[in-house]
Amino acid sequence: MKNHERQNNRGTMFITGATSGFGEAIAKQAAAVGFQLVLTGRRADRLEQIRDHLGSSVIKTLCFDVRDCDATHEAIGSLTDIQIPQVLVNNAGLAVGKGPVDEGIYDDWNRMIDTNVKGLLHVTRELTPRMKQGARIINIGSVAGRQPYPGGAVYNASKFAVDGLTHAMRMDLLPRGIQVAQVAPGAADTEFSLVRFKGDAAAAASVYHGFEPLTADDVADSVLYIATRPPHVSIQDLLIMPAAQASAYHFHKS
Ligand code: NDP
Ligand code: 8X3
Repeated sequence: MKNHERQNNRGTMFITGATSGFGEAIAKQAAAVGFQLVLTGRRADRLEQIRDHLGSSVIKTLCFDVRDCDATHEAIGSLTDIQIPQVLVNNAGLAVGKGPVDEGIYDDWNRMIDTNVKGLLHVTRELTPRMKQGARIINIGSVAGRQPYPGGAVYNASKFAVDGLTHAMRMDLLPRGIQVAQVAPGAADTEFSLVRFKGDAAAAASVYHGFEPLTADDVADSVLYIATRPPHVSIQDLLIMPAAQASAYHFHKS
């Protein structure tokens, strides 16, 4: 991010999945422009590393699994009023496995739906009653939530759900003056593919062969753009793709 001036008091940004990839990059860019941060994820060691790196910008870390509604309730219930966000970034999510639906693995399906859909709902349900007029929610969707692709059925369905929820949340929260946006990225080189392919580094790397994928910073830049618009401006939807990607399944590879 180059053009945003640092301000001393941008309020609090609450980021789910801040331990790697987009969430970590969003945290770093948000700290650089003056947000105070509440950072969440399951890996406590990563949260501590990021807190050490960002110093006093991090006002709270919360280590919990968004799939667990009781743990989410307890973690968010521990926040003081100042820690309730001006900007909530619903970013935590994952794909697990890739293959046809008639060979699907129930545990993979449950992990995706429980994290990407129910996890987003748990966090939103716990935070929104305490969020104030002028706050923003930014949901991380995906091009996979715009167009399905072979082998992606349940991940696709979970991200189509994020798209639908974004629209519905925007209408529900309109009377309270809370804006709801979606950032939907195409292929980005994070830990996403390593998680999807269950630690198979060669399979993960092959996803990005022959073209230049987005970086986590590219996506964070879009999130920060939305988060720093003037109060009367609501960016509702932002689809961001690598130059070599035309749709969920059209790539130009060398
Ligand atoms: P990463 O794997 O690098 O990051 C995923 C983050 O989600 C981690 O911080 C992880 O933290 C957190 N997370 C996963 N499951 C849970 C859970 N059950 N509870 C709490 N936190 C959880 O991937 P990305 O940064 O790429 O992914 C971020 C989001 O972007 C996801 O929603 C993904 O679907 C989406 N996306 C990714 C694209 C890509 O190509 N990379 C493109 C489009 C969208 P921890 O393991 O510590 O819990
Ligand atoms: C992640 C992008 O195309 O691998 O949401 O599904 S893709």
